[in-house]
Formats: sequence, structure tokens, C-alpha cells
Amino acid sequence: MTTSTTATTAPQQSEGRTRFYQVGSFAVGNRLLPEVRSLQSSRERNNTLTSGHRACQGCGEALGARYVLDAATAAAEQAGGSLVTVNATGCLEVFSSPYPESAWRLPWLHSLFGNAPAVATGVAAGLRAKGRDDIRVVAQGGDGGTVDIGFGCLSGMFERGDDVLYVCYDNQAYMNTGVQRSGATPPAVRTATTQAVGDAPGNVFGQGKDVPRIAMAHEIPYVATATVADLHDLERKVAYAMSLHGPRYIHVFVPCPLGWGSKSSHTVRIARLAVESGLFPVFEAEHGEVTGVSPIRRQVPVEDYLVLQRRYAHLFRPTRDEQTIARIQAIADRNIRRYGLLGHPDAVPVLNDEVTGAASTLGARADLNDAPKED
Ligand SMILES: Cc1ncc(C[n+]2csc(CCOP(=O)(O)OP(=O)(O)O)c2C)c(N)n1
Ligand code: SF4
Repeated sequence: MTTSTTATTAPQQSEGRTRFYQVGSFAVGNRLLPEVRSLQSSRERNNTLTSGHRACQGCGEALGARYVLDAATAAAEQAGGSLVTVNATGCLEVFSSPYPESAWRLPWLHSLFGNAPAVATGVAAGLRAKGRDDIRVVAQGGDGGTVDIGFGCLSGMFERGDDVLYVCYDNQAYMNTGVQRSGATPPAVRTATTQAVGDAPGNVFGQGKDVPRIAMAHEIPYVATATVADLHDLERKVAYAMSLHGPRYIHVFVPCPLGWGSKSSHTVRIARLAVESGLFPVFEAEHGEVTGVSPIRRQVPVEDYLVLQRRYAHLFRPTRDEQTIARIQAIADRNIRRYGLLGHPDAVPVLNDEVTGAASTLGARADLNDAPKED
């Protein structure tokens, strides 16, 4: 993440202009800045993931991880203890720990790609054996490390009842290795391994895994979904999860500008549209039962979400793929029904539309012109 360049948030520069770690790429770091801290190092925050990492500008995963681990650390410290985290291989691990540097300011272990839940189980067991119930364990990984290669370890961790909070940062593909499809990649998405060619371009419909619901089926103490569009909600869920014991799971929706072909300034907006369209339902569940949802207040058609991302560009150019857009809208509609997302008295339902049965309540279709252009 870069430091802000606005007048109020820019770091105090004593040696001239801000220097960037890399120029002309998505990777911009500030670790070469003089020893002057920006607002991201506010004394009110733990700043567990601090300046100097190499995430792309606008990386949702960096934003989400920072808020998750700051909230988890704060919760552990308020209880008189501390936190240790285990990190699966993936973008988050790579951009935060280029040897010999680290952007982490807490005890942090790098596991393999596929065994973060098992390593976290071992850490928790070791702490238990030493009688250290003051030290809490958080494990984290991307969607590939979680829903694919790490899934067996994760299910075992749930089933055994291990005292670990596991957080999945879902950017819907294997970003670290070049945007390959994962079991969390949505239908129709173009990735390096699901090209936008043929009769059914992009990722196929009807495959993949809904891990929050699979976690609920384990009837563990707590399962929640969240996005970087509502960081207070994310912090609250982490704090609540930390007040519980046993296996807990939080699935965080984190847009990836590089892999999704979106503007870095659209990360939070895209996350909000995913929620407001119904494509990413935000809910909490305890012991297998849904206990709360974040209702949609101003429903938008899925198109408003899709047009801002080049990975969906083939649905709009050279001609609109009405059928596929309607199928994606049907997924959102099913989520809305499944979780009762329009049950809130303030909710604004979508209006009619000749294609998808939906119409923007935000006027976001004007953003068709604002969408990233195809390569
Ligand atoms: C056994 C094994 N297979 C493959 C890899 C290469 N690898 C490292 S990270 C990664 C993808 C990570 O994807 P994800 O978990 O979704 O995290 P992201 O990078 O998207 O944050 C892959 C394939 C590996 N490290 N180990
Ligand atoms: S590729 Fe995506 S997940 Fe990885 S650092 Fe860049 S924006 Fe973040």
C-alpha cells in the first residue's frame, strides 16, 4: 500500500519528494522513506502489518489483513495476553516478508501453502502443553490455500475443535502465482487458466466450494463473512471471534486490482457492490445456525459490480452476453433468498430491467465508461 499523498495525510518529508520502491508497476512500497511515519502508523492502532510491504496499490488483502490482525491483537491484549499468527504461502506472505525484511510486528510463522491450519493446530497444542492460555492463535491464508490445498487440514482443525481462529482472504484466485483459478473463483471469471474463449468463456458454472457454508456444517462455534467495504464490521467480528474458544472461521472478501483488472481506487467500492448486489452475502453463524446478516439497503444489479472488472470484460464486449449476466444475477438472487438479505425495513429492492430483471439504484451503470479498458 502506498502512503496517501493528500495534504492532510502525507508523511512529513524532510528530504524532498517521496521515493517509491518500484516505479511503473503495481508494486509500490514506502520502506525507503525516511524514518518518518505516516497515518497508517497511528499510535491508536497496533499496526501489526506496517509500512514497507510490497502489496499492489489498492490490495484488498493487505487492507483486510491489517484490520484483522490489529483487531485480534487488541482483543488478545485486552484479555491480558498476546497473539501469534500462522500464514499460508500466498500473496500476503510474499509481499509482507521479502527476506530479510518483514512488515509484521507480531510473532508470525510462515507455513507451507497447504498446511496453515495444521501448523496453527500444533502451535495451539504446544501453548496448551505449556499452560500458556494467554497466547491466542490466528491462522490465515488466501482462498487457494484455504478452499483447495489446505482444505483437509482446515476441516480437521474444525473437527478436532482446535482453539484457532482461521481467516481466509478471498481474492477468488491464486494471485501470487499468476492469477490461476481456485475453488473459490466465481463462474464466468477470466483467469490465466479459465480464458475468455469458446462457447462458455471464463470459469465454468456449477463448480467450486462455498467454504463458509461448509464450515457451518462442521457446527463450529463461529463462522462469519465480511468485506473490506465495512472495516468496522470486520473488526467487530474478529473481536467477537477472539472472545470465543475452539475453531472459528472468518471469510473476508478482498478485491485484487491486479488479478481482477480493476482500478486500485475501486477496491472498497467493488467490495461494497458485491454485498449490495447479493453476490457476497455477509452473515454470522454460531454452531451451524445463522445468527445475523448484513442486510442489503440499496440493492444493485450484478452488472454494476461486473463492469468495473476486466476479468468480466468478455460479458460486455464486443457484445453483451445477456444469458451469462442473467445467470450471475440468478446466483445473487439465490443468495438474497437464502440469507434473507432484503428483510431489512430500509431495504430498497431493485426495479425492473429488460435483461436481468434488475436496475441500478445507484446509477452505477454510468460507470461503464469508467470501467477499466480491455488490454
Ligand atoms: C504444494 C505447493 N504447490 C504450489 C505452490 C505454489 N503456490 C504458492 S502460493 C500459490 C497460490 C496462492 O493462492 P491463494 O492461496 O489464493 O493466495 P493469494 O496469492 O491469492 O493471496 C501457489 C500455487 C506451493 N507453494 N506449494
Ligand atoms: S496480486 Fe492482488 S492480492 Fe496480490 S498483492 Fe497484488 S492486489 Fe494484493
